[in-house]
Amino acid sequence: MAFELPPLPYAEDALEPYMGRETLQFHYGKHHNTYVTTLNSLVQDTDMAALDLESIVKKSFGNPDTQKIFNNAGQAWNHNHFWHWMKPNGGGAIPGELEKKIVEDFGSVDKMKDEFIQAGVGQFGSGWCWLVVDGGKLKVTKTPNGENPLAHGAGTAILGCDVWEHSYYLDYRNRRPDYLKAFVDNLVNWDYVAELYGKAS
Ligand code: MN3
Repeated sequence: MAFELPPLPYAEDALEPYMGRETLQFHYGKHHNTYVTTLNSLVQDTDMAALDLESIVKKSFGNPDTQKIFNNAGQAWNHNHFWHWMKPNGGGAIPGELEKKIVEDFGSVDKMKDEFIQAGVGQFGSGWCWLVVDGGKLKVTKTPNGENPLAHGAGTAILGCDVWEHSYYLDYRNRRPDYLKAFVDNLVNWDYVAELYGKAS
């Protein structure tokens, strides 16, 4: 069964001024769509065609023969979540249980946010930074290109931020730290993060 581009959970201009309409038009409408359509054409008539997306991500990772499939499956999975990790008027209060766990594992919410931003700033070139639940603890990690914690078997991602240039260059030019700060302060949908935390723990 072919994969489909999931609907964007808000209008293309809903994240302004922190993420502009043109960014969403290209990032969702072009980049994400291309990952999905390319993945479909690559797995067609292979033994992966019957698998769900998570299974393809895990099965295709780390094998040069399936690198192209992985790149597109990883990015399809990452972006399926990415749009839900943001919302209009995001940021703000973190639901109680999750906030408690953040303070327990990082010392404070601000320390977690700083670590998350530094992971994104420190990712050389394209990639993602993550907040994961791993072995009962919250951790911040980063991965290059289309890789993710699912592929690495390194915990369950409950928040991720795309630090490919296509995610911020129209709005922030080369200022990746400003983009990451706006992401954590004004875009994150903490209710969705808390929902994933609940499922993961
Ligand atoms: Mn992207």
